[in-house]
Amino acid sequence: MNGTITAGLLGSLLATVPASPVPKSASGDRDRPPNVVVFFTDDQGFGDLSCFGHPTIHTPNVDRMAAEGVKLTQFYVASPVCSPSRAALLTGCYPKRVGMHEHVIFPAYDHGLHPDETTIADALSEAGYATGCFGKWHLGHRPGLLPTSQGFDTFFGIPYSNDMSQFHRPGGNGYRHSLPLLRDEAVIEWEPDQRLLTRRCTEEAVAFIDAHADQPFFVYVPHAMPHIPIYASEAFAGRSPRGTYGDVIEEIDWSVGEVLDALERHGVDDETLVIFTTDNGPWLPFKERGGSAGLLAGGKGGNLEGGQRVPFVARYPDRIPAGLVQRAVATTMDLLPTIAGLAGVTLGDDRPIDGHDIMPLLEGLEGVESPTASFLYYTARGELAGIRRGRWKLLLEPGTLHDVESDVGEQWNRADRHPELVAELRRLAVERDATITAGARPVLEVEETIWDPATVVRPTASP
Ligand SMILES: [Ca+2]
Repeated sequence: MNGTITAGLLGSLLATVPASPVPKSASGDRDRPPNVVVFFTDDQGFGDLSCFGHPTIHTPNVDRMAAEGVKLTQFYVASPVCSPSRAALLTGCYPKRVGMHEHVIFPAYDHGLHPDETTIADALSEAGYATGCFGKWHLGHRPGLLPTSQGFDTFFGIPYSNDMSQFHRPGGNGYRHSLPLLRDEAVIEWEPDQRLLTRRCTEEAVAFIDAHADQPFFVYVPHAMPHIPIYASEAFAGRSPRGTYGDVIEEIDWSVGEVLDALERHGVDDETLVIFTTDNGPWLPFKERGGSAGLLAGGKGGNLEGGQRVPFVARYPDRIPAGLVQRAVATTMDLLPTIAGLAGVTLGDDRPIDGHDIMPLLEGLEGVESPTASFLYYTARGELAGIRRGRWKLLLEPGTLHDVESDVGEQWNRADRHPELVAELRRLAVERDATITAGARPVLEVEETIWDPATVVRPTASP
C-alpha cells in the first residue's frame, strides 16, 4: 500500500461504516463556527465535583464532560468574589482594568460594567451568534447595564446575588431591598421561589437552544446556586448524603445533563464547546451550607488557593481529546480570546486585555506551555495581593512564598530560603499592577432605575 486509496475502494470502505444514529446536521458545515455554552456556578469549591475528588456529591454529567474532554487542575478566577470575577470572565481583563475590582455590586449601587467593553457575548454577536444569559448577572442592574446591553439577545434570571433581599438576610441586617426575577429588562416576579431557580434557568437555556439550533449560539448559564441561601427543587431535595449543599450541586449537574442532551438532540454536540467552572471558591463561614476547596486552603473572599483556584472542565469533541488532564496555569480571562478565536472574531487592539488564547492547551497539543507568564492576585476589595509565576506564589502581606505545585495547601512558607525571589516577585507584581492601573478604564454610572431599589415585596414561596 502506498497510502493512496482509489475512489472505488474508498467508497467500499465507507459503505462498511455503520450509519450514525444521530444526523450531524451542522457538523459537516466547516464554515459554521462552534456553539459555546459556559456554566459559571456561584461559590462552588474546588473539591465539590466527583471528578475533582468529592467522595459523596454525585456529578455524573460534569464527570462525563471531563471523561470526554479536558480537565484543568490549575485554573484561576481573577477575583475571590462575584462581580469582579464575572467582569473578568466576560471581558478577558483583570477586574481593575475595567474598573470592576472594588468588591461586589449591591442593590443600591448605580454603577456597572461599562457597555463599551467587549464581552464574549458582544464578540459572538458580531459573528452572528444568538446569545442568551440564564442565571445571575451581577455586573450592574440599572438601565443600560443589564445583559441585554452587554451583547446578550436575551436574559432570564436575577440581577444580583440571591441573598440580596431583606428576606434572606438574618435579622434584616438593615437591608431594605427585595430580589426581582427579570426577563430581559422587565421584572416578571418579586422574590421568586428559590427552590426553582436552577430548574427554571435550565429550562430557559434549553428552550433557547431549541429555538436557535440552526445558527451558532452562545449560552451563558451563571447559576445563582450554590451561593447562600441554598435551595434545591423537590426532585433533588434530601437526595445527597452531603445534605442540602450536595442536593444543590446535584441539581446543577442535572442542568448540565439537560443542556448536553439538547445539544445531542439537535446533532450539534460534537461542534459545541461546553465549559463548566465557577466564579470563586466556597463560602466557608457558612459551614455545611457552603462548599469545600478540597486540598486547597482558604475559600471565597481570600487569596489562598481555595478562594481563586476553581474546577474547570471543557468538552468539545471536534477539537478536544477525551480524558485530557492539563496542569498548566490558565484563567477565566483566557475565555474571551479563546472563544473569539474559535468564532473567527478579531478583537480590536484599542482595548488591551489580559487573557490569552488557550485552545492549544485545551487540545493538548505537544509541547504547549501556559501562555500565562505570571498571574496577579487581588483582594476582594481590589487591592494587589500577590503574584504567581511558575510554581511560586508570593502573597505580599504577610510576605509568604509557597511552591503551590508541591505545596498545594500552602502550608510551608519558603520566603526565608529565597529572599531574592521574594524581592523579584514583589517588584514584578507592583510593576504589572501599575501598568494595569495606568490603563484602567471606567465603569458606567447610571442614576435611573428600572425598579425602586427599596421595593419591599414579601416572598410568597421560598421557605
Ligand atoms: Ca460568587
